[in-house]
Amino acid sequence: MNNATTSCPDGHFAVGRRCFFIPKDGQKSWEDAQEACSEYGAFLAEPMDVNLFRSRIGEDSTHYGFWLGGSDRENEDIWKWEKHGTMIDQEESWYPGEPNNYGGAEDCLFLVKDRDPPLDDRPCDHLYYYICERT
Ligand SMILES: [Ca+2]
Ligand SMILES: [Ca+2]
Repeated sequence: MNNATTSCPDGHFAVGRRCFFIPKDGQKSWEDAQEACSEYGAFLAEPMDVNLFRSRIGEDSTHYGFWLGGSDRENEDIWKWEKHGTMIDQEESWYPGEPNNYGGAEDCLFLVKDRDPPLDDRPCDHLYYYICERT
């Protein structure tokens, strides 16, 4: 394959060779979002280049932000992707001052679409829209 970009099924957007989609079934907690993606034969998005990923969501959605598939639930301040393990090279993707573990209760990875850089930690039981990634 010579193209840097994969072609994705309808309703998906591509980042590099990976395909992502935004389910239209409302807002969910982080764990419920993981489960919903899995029911779609996918997983909660784990983009390698979060800043590029943010730019691709673009006009596809007017939502404020989305759950992504990372958390520090196991060890505070150790951020891991649920599927791909330790989050590496994401230091440039956090919004200034984040992750702040606000109130001692923010362990799940959230992307604020209109912030650059976009990552924030949020309480896992809050309800937000989410983005799934095709396996
Ligand atoms: Ca935390
Ligand atoms: Ca935070």
